[in-house]
Amino acid sequence: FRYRVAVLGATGLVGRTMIQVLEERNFPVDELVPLASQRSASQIVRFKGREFITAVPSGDIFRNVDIALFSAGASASREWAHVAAAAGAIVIDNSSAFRMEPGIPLVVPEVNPEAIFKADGTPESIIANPNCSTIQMVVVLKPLYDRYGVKRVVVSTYQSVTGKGKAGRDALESELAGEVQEQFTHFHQIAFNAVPQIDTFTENGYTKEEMKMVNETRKIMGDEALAVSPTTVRIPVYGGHGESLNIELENEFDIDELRALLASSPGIILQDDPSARIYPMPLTSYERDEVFAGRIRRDFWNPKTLNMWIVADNLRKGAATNAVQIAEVIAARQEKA
Ligand code: 11C
Repeated sequence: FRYRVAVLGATGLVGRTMIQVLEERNFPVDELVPLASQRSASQIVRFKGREFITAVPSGDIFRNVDIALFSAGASASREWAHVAAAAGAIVIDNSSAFRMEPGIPLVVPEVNPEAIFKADGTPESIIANPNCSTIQMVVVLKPLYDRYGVKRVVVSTYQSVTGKGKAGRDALESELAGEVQEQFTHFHQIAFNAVPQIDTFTENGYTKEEMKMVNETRKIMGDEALAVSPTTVRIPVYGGHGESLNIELENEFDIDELRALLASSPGIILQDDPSARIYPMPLTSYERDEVFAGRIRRDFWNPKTLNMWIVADNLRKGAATNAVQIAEVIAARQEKA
């Protein structure tokens, strides 16, 4: 099988990364259809040594598409996802538009790949890709959940400026160059700073980013009782989001066994040798597809609780790679059928 693959938002940071990941992972692309808003139409994107010109989406275009990866924001997804699905494409949507909608699966392939498929074994027509900070957390929670049970996670994030796309990266660069800003992309100056606000605040005092970690985690893990207590913070780095996790398990654990379990679980690379200063960092996770875990230690005060530090490239596992992996699961199932 080969697939005609559309990428909506093809000129954005995530869209470009999707195209790069499709190429690197050698996804069986028959034809690439890069799409963008009017503002970014007629731009060049490169795939496998060839140049493609972005077009604006239309119902007709999606008639010739098998898989459509969307990363052009929630309003573009609301406008085009159902059009593309009605035209016969399988939409893998990286926006927040449909994540919490009942009946639309929210998928991290290491955690709940089966949710992609209907009872008859065919893929759902719209599949949502979770928020970056949620994805990397559930990849490490899953093996712990299955082996020991997980009751509660207290998470503090250290998020890369690229979570806000090119605008987020450019804001840091121009602030570092001393350019005066009219308006701050990260609410405040981000250079030499840390801003404990990602997205806007909801009525309960938590930000939308924090509520995504609470609600998406429960949906992906299929456990409404799984308690997540988040604080999300923007810091002036590229390369990946870091997360400090304090994880309360249901059962007792042996720390070496837990390390070995994480090291052998899909999508995780253990970097945990503090005496050699080995632990995950945004710089070393940059352009990697896995979630890196380290600084694993038992909580002082509760023997069934552990602390851990994780990092993943938010544009890759946090967005583009996860979406391409969903497409890979679909392709693998069709190959088998
Ligand atoms: C950030 N997590 O770092 C956000 C970006 O719901 O897909 C991704 C927002 C989303 O700013």
